[in-house]
Amino acid sequence: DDIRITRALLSVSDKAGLIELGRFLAARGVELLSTGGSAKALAQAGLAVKEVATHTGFPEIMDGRVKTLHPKIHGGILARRDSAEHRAAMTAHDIAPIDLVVINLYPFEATVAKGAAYEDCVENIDIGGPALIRAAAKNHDFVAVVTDPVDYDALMEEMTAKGGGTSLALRRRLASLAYARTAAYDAAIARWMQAEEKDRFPRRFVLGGERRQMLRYGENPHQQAAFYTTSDRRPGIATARQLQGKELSYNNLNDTDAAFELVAEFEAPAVAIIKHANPCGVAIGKDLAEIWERALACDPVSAFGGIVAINRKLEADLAERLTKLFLEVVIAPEVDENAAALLAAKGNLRLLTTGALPDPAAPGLSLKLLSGGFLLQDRDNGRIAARDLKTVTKRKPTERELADLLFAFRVAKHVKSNAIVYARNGATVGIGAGQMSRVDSSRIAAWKSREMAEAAGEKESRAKGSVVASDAFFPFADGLLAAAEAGATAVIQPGGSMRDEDVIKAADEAGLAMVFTGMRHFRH
Ligand code: 93A
Repeated sequence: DDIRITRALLSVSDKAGLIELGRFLAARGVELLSTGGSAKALAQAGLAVKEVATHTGFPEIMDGRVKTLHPKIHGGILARRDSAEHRAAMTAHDIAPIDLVVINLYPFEATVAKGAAYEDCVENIDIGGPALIRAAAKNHDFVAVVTDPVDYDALMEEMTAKGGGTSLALRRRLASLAYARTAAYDAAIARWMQAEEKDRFPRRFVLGGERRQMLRYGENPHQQAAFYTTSDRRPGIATARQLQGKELSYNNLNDTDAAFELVAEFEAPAVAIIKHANPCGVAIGKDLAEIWERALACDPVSAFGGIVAINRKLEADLAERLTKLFLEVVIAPEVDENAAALLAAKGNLRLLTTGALPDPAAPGLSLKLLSGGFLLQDRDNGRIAARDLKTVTKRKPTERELADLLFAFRVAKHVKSNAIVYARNGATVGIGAGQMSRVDSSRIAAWKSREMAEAAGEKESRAKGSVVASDAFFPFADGLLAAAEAGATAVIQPGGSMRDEDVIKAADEAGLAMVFTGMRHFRH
């Protein structure tokens, strides 16, 4: 099964590692064929290299659009070495075998990412490269194909071990990588064209991803898992740099994403603590260390082992406080030196920086797998501001209530439905998440605010004088009355229930101020 390599075709846009590989091959007597720029680079390094144009007797034409699309190249790759007929065709047409194809494609994805002009993107659609890759991968019984500089080492190692040959096992693995590469490449082209056509839900949806990391396990230890990134460069978990700590787990990644997206909602400095993808404390204010204390106070029991996100540079005063608690992950746009030094004492804590915050209003897609299919939707980039609110009760919210209402509703957007969020003075004081009935979420949030106040030795429930947000309308007055009973003075909810009248009447009778947003934020 081992095939000795006698002739290689090298045609790469990313020239990383090219010279080293070229030297290695040349030292083993492999003839090097190459295209314009790659040939030039190899020749400059002093290597003997034959231009594809010389090999085929046909020049590169049309600005390089046609350079390797020639029967002498494709015949040399596709011929079955064990077929008398194929060998006869090679002899008849003077086709030399090519046993190794090293290609990486025109940087289409990078060209689009840097916002290049339409024509520039089109010119960066590689045609000859994918044709070579697919041909070599198809004939993996005889030909090795390498599509990424990270695989040069594996190739060289095996050639060294096998006296200049490669095994079928390696060739198969490289072939599967090769088809994944051309598929992802075409997916990127299709996604770009669909975006140009403003076709968000195209008849054929494709998505490419690169494995960023194998994970120790999935949501549970009996599930295997890996983390993939797409070409979407939204700042956050996929672009983050890990400065210290243990390897991130599947659940860490999921929770950290939820945490960072939540703090990105706020213009003011904000802290969010996440457990099981739901916030157990969120606060905004002026000073991060002080904000942290209020976020933590919401539910210090649940915060144990939590994920913390902030939307400002992490500095020493907050870092110092973070070291007091067992936390899994801290994520921030930046970390200053002193803060990093303080957290370094917590060796296991994973510290991530992203350099930037994601734009909560940016368009994007969210995808959810179902059995046998998937659901695709716009990401929930809806954001409610004061001007969107409609007061429906006799009493209008006060300035202070209004600020808390907007805060609570933004938090509720990031809580699994049914979501009920109590907030006071820019901090959550009770969160009810993921219940099947809204009134249960209301009760849980109210109960939490009482329990946590009691545990902290406070005389009054924290819901007293708070506001309450609901991610969807109250279908009945009961949930609302539970909130009033707990001490909430103002309510924010989408409105739109058949029984809105009853609910408004109940609010008026309880002396509540209530505003409708006209926008729902289910999250499941
Ligand atoms: O323009 S192409 O689609 N036409 C071709 O025939 C062709 N053959 C190889 N692009 C083609 N390539 C690509 O050229 C390779 O995939 C590689 O990315 C690039 C290397 O060009 P150079 O060696 O001139 O830098």
